[in-house]
Amino acid sequence: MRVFLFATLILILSQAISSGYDFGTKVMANDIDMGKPLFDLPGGWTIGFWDTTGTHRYDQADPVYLHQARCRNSMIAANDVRLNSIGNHCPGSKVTFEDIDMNKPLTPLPATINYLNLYGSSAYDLDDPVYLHQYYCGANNIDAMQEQNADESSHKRHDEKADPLRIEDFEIRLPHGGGISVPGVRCIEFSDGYQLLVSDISDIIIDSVPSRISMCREPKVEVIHGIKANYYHILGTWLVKIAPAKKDYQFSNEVDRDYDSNLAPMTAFICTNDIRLSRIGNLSPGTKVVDLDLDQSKILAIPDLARFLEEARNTARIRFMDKNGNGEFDYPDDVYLNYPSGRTGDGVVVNNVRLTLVNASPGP
Ligand SMILES: [Ca+2]
Ligand SMILES: [Ca+2]
Ligand SMILES: [Ca+2]
Repeated sequence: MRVFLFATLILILSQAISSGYDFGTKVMANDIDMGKPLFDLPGGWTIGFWDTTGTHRYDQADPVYLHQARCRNSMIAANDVRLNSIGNHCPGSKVTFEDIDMNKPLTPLPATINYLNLYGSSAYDLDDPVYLHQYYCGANNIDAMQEQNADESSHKRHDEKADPLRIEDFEIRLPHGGGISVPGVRCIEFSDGYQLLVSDISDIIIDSVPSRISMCREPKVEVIHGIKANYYHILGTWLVKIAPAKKDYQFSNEVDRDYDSNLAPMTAFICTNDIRLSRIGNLSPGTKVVDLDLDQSKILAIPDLARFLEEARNTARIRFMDKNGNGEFDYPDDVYLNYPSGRTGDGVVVNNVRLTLVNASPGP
């Protein structure tokens, strides 16, 4: 009994000493960081991933970072915030000079932060979980729905659906031999096995599988969408066409502008490898959504709480608490999703999400 009491005392003491708030917890009215001032990061933030799998696309094993945009965009920098775990580094930890991921290449991941409306009103409530969502995953859904819509009702957007592809626009390219992995070069594969080298390595490939295009006359054409270009291929041939991406796929914040307003609320589905930024049930903040998870394919609420796009950046709601009071963002400082609120001069309010481990030691 005495041993039990002693162990309990140790536990209570250690909790008191290490008291703080975990990554992905939401601020409650009585929390000690409530009301503390928050600051904008000059230059804002971007989201990127380290392609640890070498696939040139974002996968489950690739760690994701909240990156200071003023730093060189292509490298993970000191004090960038990990949004999921890598090795023994937890979600919400900051990169330091000694860490394995320091100065590693960072690939931009266009993303938004959205909530899943599970509780209360349709507004953002305390129990509604929050996600980092891959922007172009939603855009794909819009596109697919738009295609479907056009199929079902031919009266709408018919001229846009009219096939812009002409066979004379295609050119012959020898298929990539495969087998040899060339650094800095990526290869996309169509369903007939034809492999095409993508010469613009800065393009981000959106589609994991090619989609079939219906042309008025045969032959069968597939397309793989990138952000910068669409890659068309006539199956069973060596014919390809590389066309600049449609405006929908550019870094536009008006993806749904031209679409039915009743389609617009359907535009953001939780996708595989989206990241939970707060807890939902027994699924922890900092975990990625994988197949068969209860939240996969649920519809996220829009508008976004924050956006991380190449242009039209609106990351003002990611703000930091200057714990050491030196007027700049550095290692001791904490990061918040400052929604609600998020205006200059505002502080931490209830329902803000902590994006770093927040130490409960007295701050400013
Ligand atoms: Ca990868
Ligand atoms: Ca709600
Ligand atoms: Ca500071």
